[in-house]
Amino acid sequence: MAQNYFSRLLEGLSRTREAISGVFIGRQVLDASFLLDLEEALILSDVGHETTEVLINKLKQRARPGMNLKALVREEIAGLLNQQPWRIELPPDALAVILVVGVNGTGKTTSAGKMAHLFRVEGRKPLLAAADTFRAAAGEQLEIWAKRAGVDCVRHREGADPAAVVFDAISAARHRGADLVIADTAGRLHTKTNLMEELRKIRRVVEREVPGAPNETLLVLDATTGQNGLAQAEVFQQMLNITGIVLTKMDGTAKGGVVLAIAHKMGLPVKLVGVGEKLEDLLYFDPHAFAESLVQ
Ligand SMILES: Nc1nc2c(ncn2[C@@H]2O[C@H](COP(=O)(O)OP(=O)(O)O)[C@@H](O)[C@H]2O)c(=O)[nH]1
Ligand SMILES: [Mg+2]
Repeated sequence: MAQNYFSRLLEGLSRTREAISGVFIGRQVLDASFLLDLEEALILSDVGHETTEVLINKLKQRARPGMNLKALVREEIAGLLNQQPWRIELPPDALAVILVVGVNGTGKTTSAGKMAHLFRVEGRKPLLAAADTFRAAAGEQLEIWAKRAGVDCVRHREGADPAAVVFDAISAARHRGADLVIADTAGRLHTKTNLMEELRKIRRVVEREVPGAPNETLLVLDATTGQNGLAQAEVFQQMLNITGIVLTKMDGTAKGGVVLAIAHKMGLPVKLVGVGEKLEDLLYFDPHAFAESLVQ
């Protein structure tokens, strides 16, 4: 794991880490008092009661004299997170499509822009699709990100059909030799059309136009809302076959433990984490690096 990646993850998770790592200070034995303190810290960082209980029970079972406490806790945290496919795997030589969905203000547009940068640095040729046509400002905001990331952006007028935007973005990608369409979508709508219906329509267009796509349907959740994000995840997961989570605003919260609840309770892998407002502030998720960052 690159040092730069790890130090940025460490920094991004600093508030959650402070909440959890404090428990280990001066502790060598996994006794009842340690477990009680750890339990409290996990709950406070929004790991959630159920998932906390599972973790604590596993630790109790595995406790042996002379064990390295930090290593044990890291292992169990990574073990919980490892059970889902947390890697984003896109076909290397074909057009891929990523749909970015979620409620308003969670960080969809920002994350779509950062993703364009992340994948471009890796050698792909992304194109952004402004399928949030609810407000003109949303398209403008995405265009600004596209400029920053050095990628093209396809945008229609305010109120246009988002599925048509995505259709056009796919043809534009084919014409311009782009190999990844990242579609930003709305968190609410002008019309009475159900948001989920709208998103499913976009999905159908993608399925029809690009074999095997969408390759990822990523739900953006705001980490600062902690456990509330789980309710949002449930709604989107039921309607849309979510393949992973982008957890944003990890830099401003001690509630980063919600990653564990999302993975364990929802069976959804976190795939990317937002750790700031700049172009480079989106990092791949890695269970081992995450566990190590939390327990220092
Ligand atoms: N600190 C921080 N702010 C973020 C992050 N991601 C998004 N934001 C901010 O969250 C706000 C809402 O983001 P936006 O992308 O417009 O959300 P959308 O409504 O879901 O498209 C903006 O002010 C972003 O700068 C992050 O990872 N860290
Ligand atoms: Mg937006």
